[in-house]
Formats: sequence, structure tokens, C-alpha cells
Amino acid sequence: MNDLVLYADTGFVSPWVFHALVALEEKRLPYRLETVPLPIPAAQRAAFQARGILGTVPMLVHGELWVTESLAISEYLAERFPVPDHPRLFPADLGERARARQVMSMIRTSLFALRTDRPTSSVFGRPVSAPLGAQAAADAGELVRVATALITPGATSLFATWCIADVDLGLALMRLVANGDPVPAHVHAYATAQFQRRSVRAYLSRVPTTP
Ligand SMILES: N[C@@H](CCC(=O)N[C@@H](CS)C(=O)NCC(=O)O)C(=O)O
Repeated sequence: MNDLVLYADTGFVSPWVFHALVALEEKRLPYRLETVPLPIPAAQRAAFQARGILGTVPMLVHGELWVTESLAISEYLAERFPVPDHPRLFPADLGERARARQVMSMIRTSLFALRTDRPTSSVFGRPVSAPLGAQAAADAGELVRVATALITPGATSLFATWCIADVDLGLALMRLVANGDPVPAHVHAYATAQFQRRSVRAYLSRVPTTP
């Protein structure tokens, strides 16, 4: 009854599904994965809305709770399955936690042109060859500025201990790295380190191969 179910997109291109699946994997929680195509068919969307209010993925089901929004999902998992019995997702230090939330919020509310020109399909699948458009290049500049301000050279996490914001920032940076767009060496190393994590590899193993 209390089993965890994660609804994901069949193509595994949603960065928000990525976040939720990685959170479950980092917590080392058993879960069942269900997939729906994008756009979500009307009947499935209505079923989601009836139980989870919003008709989007990721959707986490835990007992009677159906909840969408990637950040709501990872915060729920952090609080429902807390340390020390379960691995940590968010920094213990309140200042670091605020900074982590700042980064995750920024990634969800900006960089729209970069997301268009460097979609996650170009990270998880085939890279694109077209150069960045002017607005996407500006987004890339801002992303690299933020990352450079936050990442200490040689570090593979924002803070002393890894947190869930690291994979969001890592995926945002991989939009550039995977497509050969210029990124400072230590930022490049930080991003690729995220993709070496067991949790991220678990996600990547689900991505359908492109013919
Ligand atoms: N802010 C949401 C975004 C969720 C979202 O936009 N999901 C998209 C897939 S990336 C979706 O379910 N779209 C429904 C559709 O295209 O029919 C989150 O963080 O989870």
C-alpha cells in the first residue's frame, strides 16, 4: 500500500523526471516506474489531475498521496525518509540548503533559450550541431557565470557533501558539455562527475537508445 511509484515520460527527456528519479535512487528507495508518452494523452492527464491535481510528470505516488512537481517530490522524499536512516538529499546547513534551493529554482525558471537550443535529448541522446542562438548564448554565459561562482576548482559538489542541487546544475551544464560548447575545465569536470554517480547512471540506463 505504501509502495512508491514514479510516473516518468517514455522518452526519458524530462529534466524534472531526471531530478525525481535521481532523488529516489540517492535515497536508495525501492520504487516502481511507470511511463506515459509526452504530450500526456487526455485520459491519462485527466486521471493524473483527479488524483494529483496537476497533469504532469514526474508524478510520485506513495500510498494515498499523488504529487507532481520535481522539487515537491524530492522535498517529500527528504522529509518522509529522513537522515540518519536514509541518505541525505539536501544540505544539513541552512545557508547551504538555501543556496541549493536558489540554484534549483533558477534552473527551473530561466535559461529557456538554452533549453530550446540544447534540449536534454542532445545530452541523453544525439548531440545537436547547430550553434547556439544569441539568446541561448546569453543563457549559457549566465549559467557558466553562476557555476563558476559556486564551484571550487577540483570540487565535484557545491558544498562539502553532495546534494540534489548538484545533479540539477550538472544536467544544466551538460547541455553545453555534451554538445561541445565551451565550459571552463573545472566546471566541465564537475558536470561530468555528476553523470558518474550511481543514481544518474541508473537514470541513463533507462533512456531509450536512438536508432
Ligand atoms: N515544474 C514541473 C515541470 C513538469 C513538466 O513540465 N513536465 C512535463 C514534461 S517535461 C509534462 O509533464 N508535460 C505534460 C505534457 O506535455 O503533456 C516540475 O518541476 O516537475
